[in-house]
Amino acid sequence: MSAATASAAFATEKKLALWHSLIAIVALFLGVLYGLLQALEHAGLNLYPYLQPFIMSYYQSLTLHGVLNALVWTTFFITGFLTFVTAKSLDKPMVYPKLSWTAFIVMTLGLVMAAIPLLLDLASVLYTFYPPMQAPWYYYLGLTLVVVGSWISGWSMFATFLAWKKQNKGVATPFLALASLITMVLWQICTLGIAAEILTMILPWSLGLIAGIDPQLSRTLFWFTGHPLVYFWLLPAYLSWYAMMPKQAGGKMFSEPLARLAFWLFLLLSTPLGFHHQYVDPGVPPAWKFLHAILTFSVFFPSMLTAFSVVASLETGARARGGKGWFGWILKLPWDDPSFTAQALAMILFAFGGVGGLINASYNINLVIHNTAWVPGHLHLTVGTAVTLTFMGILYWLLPHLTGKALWNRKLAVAQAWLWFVSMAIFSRGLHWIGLLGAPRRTMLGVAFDNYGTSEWRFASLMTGVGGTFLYISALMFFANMLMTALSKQEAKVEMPVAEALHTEAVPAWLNNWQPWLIGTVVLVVIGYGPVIVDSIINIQMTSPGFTPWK
Ligand code: HAS
Ligand code: CU
Repeated sequence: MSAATASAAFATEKKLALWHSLIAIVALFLGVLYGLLQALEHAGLNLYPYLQPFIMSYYQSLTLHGVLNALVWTTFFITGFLTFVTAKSLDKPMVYPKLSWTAFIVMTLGLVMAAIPLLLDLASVLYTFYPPMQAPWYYYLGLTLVVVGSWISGWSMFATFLAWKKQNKGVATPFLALASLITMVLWQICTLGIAAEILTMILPWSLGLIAGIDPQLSRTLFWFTGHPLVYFWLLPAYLSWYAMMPKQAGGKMFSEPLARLAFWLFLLLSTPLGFHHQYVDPGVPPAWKFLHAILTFSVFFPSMLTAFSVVASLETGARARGGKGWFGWILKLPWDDPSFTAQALAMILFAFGGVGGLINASYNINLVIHNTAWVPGHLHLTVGTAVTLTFMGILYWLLPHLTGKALWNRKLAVAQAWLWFVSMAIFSRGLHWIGLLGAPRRTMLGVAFDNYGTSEWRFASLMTGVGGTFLYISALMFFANMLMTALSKQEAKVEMPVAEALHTEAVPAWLNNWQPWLIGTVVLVVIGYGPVIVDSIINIQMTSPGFTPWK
């Protein structure tokens, strides 16, 4: 296909990416408002009594925050972005564009269906919706539709890939397409857990067709999905760090085979890890908890590959721009480019989030931090920064690329990224600290001060409040830039950044062949989960009625 026809043909993918991004940004916009309320509460300023009947409780607010920011913002952005990247990277439009649009409509309908009970305070079950807390059936059906819609989007991408493969026999899949497809396959495999949980247990139970549920088995199925979910969020950011940012920095991909290996390893290792969220659950045998602990440490490895390789790629760029010295080159990175800056700062905080992850993963040390405020400290460095600040950085080039309009205010965008970075460092430092002091997560800390609070608690919690308030201001700066760019009349031609490889060696066949990796993935999942799930089914206790403790 000639370049001109290809770019005209990508009109559908551009529209898809734009619509997905729009919903994602609106979800983020609403979600961070609830986040602000929680941060203020942690600082001792409890606004919830004044917000009724719009927000009935801390738990409603926390659920809306988690669902909108962790689930909706990410899933919508990722689905649109990966569809677009796959088409561009294969230089082939979606072969079934109507399938992608159907997917989008299913996801959006699901979102509306889940939003209604959330806003009515009927589904304040937090974003993990652990039974026996119970929401109305249509809440779960809505969530299911969001997931099914994202599956359909994936099928449309796979169909396009297969059509491309037929026309390109023996050609290695371009890295960006491969990375997008691996992410989508990982998602399809890992969401089988949540699908089984909702379809076989939660839906019939919330519809009243069965009287009770087994909370332990539902948690296990939830975390079967819940852990790899974090790599579904992370890998689109990695794809940008590996293959887009080096171009923005004026450099090249340090090693393309290594980048491919990292993505295959994530596919292989992401799923059989969920028990690291259940170290204290009584129904899981210790041997399996230990196995998942070991596997969690092994998935640390592809992230270390990423850290070294991405930094090396950026260094090639900085040295090409005249950078010198062991660390002096860092100054020559394009810090005036908001897209680059946001992502580079996201990486730096992710290093801390990753180290925290190792602490969480350590079977015995996990007991110190489990269910404390440390955990939201960790998740804001990872999904709240590595992922969210990177997606913001991507949107700083993607929105101009999709709309043909110049980014409204580049300086504001650079300032926004720095403000997010500094505020998040303060915010999450506060949460980690107070968590170590024993403060529980998912709890109104302002109330706890009167009962257990020490001055140390108050100070750490105040950091969270102050950091969270500035994070909110940073988010507003981001939204203003998105909105004003969309409304702007100033045209600009911004291309998708795609970095070349530093060495153009042929891709080894084993890094381009799905079969061994898929077989390995299934085998590991069967070993990591099979016996425990079979045992839980044999000993199933469908006895617990539903509860609505937030009422
Ligand atoms: Fe996690 C809990 C373990 C990564 C998200 N995690 C959570 C929860 C969330 C979450 C949402 O083992 C809470 C769930 C809930 O509500 O209960 N996590 C890990 C480990 C990793 C990890 C070992 N988590 C993530 C990522 C997330 C995420 C990624 C979202 C996107 N996590 C846990 C455990 C728990 C947990 C337990 C349960 C805790 C409990 O008890 O409840 C690892 O994958 C991390 C590896 C990452 C690295 C960092 C690599 C650094 C890079 C950047 C380098 C660049 C630099 C600077 C240094 C090793 C790639 C660049 C320089 C320039 C000049 C630009
Ligand atoms: Cu996990």
